[in-house]
Amino acid sequence: MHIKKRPSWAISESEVTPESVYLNRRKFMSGVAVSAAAMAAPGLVLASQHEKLPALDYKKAGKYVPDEELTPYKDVARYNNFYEFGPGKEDPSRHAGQLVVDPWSIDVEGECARPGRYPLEQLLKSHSYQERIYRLRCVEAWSMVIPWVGIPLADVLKQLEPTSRAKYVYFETLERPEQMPGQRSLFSTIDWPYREGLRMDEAMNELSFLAVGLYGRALPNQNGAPIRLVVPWKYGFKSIKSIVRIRFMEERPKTSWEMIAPDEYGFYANVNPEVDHPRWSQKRERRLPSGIFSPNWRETEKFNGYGEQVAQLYKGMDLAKFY
Ligand SMILES: Nc1nc2c(c(=O)[nH]1)N[C@H]1C(S)=C(S)[C@@H](COP(=O)(O)O)O[C@H]1N2
Ligand SMILES: [Mo]
Repeated sequence: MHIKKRPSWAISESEVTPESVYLNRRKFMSGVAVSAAAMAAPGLVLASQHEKLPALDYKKAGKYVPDEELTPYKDVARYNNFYEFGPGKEDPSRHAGQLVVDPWSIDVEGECARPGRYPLEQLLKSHSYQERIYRLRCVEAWSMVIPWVGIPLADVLKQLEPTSRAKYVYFETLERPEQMPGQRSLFSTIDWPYREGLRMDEAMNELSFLAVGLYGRALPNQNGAPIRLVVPWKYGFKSIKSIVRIRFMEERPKTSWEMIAPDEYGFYANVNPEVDHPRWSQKRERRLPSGIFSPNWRETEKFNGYGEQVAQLYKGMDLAKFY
């Protein structure tokens, strides 16, 4: 594992422009005059990308709908963390198009009655899709409101029949350096593949969700196609993208950001304005779209506003210790 003192994702956008983005912008703007159309291009490119993605059939969100504006598609699909495609916020939308997401299969392992390699269609076929409009709160103190399409994680896990020894469930992202330039980088902080996990009762909670789409269509690759986790009461890094492995475990698994900096990123990673990150406050967040002149700050809520559904999972636990 490569260790850097300061994980690159911890540096806020306002502090630095990732060098690659900066250099690309320079190249883009040099020579020719930059027309208004060219400046608008990323938004147009994303809109046409969205139209080309397969439309999904789903039941409209009826529950957990926050009384807040949705983050526009062009921000959801352009401002991303997906280190497999690079550390910059726009690296994923620029590079993830090359990822081949069909066919896709998921290996199911460990403490369950139905292990095996499942083609994605087979894993999903007995479930109907629903919409869930959730807040996503990144540990870097920005947030979005996203209309996901998918199925409750519990429904998929139950069908795999975990045994009584399964206390945790562990997930891995695809490792395919030929199509994931961030995995070829010598400067990566992450020991691939990207790993995440939940306690079994967290995984079975009604809010835990497997998303296959957003804004009514299949997931854009940069958002974790073809299937990713969404755990809305935890910091965004728990919501692992492009999942290829599910393992039921008796012991708590090692997870990527905890492996990199255990004093900064815990296994639980519940959104909590009362427990600051060692290097910055978690009391507030920038709701995207956010600019220098309208940062759109708002107060961060405990459990990201989902305490009613999840607070009982942590009864009697010191959340400053189990961060
Ligand atoms: N495999 C993988 N999953 C990942 C990440 C990543 O770098 N690799 N980044 C995480 C982080 S830090 C966040 S905030 C969310 C961002 O999801 P979004 O880009 O769809 O908004 O994805 C999470 N899932
Ligand atoms: Mo994040």
